[in-house]
Amino acid sequence: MTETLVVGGALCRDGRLLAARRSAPPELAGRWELPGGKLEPGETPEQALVRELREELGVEAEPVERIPGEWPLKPGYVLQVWTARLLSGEPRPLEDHDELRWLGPDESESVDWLDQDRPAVAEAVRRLRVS
Ligand code: 9L3
Ligand code: MG
Repeated sequence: MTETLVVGGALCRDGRLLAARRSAPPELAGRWELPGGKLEPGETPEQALVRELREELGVEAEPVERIPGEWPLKPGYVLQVWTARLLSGEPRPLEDHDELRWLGPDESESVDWLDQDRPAVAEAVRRLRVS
């Protein structure tokens, strides 16, 4: 069985990381994540991330660097994460989220992240601190 890749974006601006609260499905609603989603056929991970951030947040963004690692999700799905920067637009919760927050390094533990996102969030925050 080949695994379906889910890509997440650690969008950073002015030393803060964007967190998005899921509104669906019911078992994930209320938990916070790095926005993103599944690859569509023929897409590279970077193309999928650009599309997902456009659809979910209404912004144009650019993947910067892959955060090393790969995190299993539900059976058959695996998460990879890229840091990303905004090129244009102000993020809005257009699809699958009901709230967005820009978190500074010391606020990153203030939301209830999905378990699978936590290692990548920790690494993104570490990079914010040194940048
Ligand atoms: N997921 C986990 N962490 C993330 C993302 C973007 C997604 N940062 C999980 C939630 C869903 C699955 O991956 O179970 C597919 O995500 P989506 O297409 O519903 O966003
Ligand atoms: Mg999504």
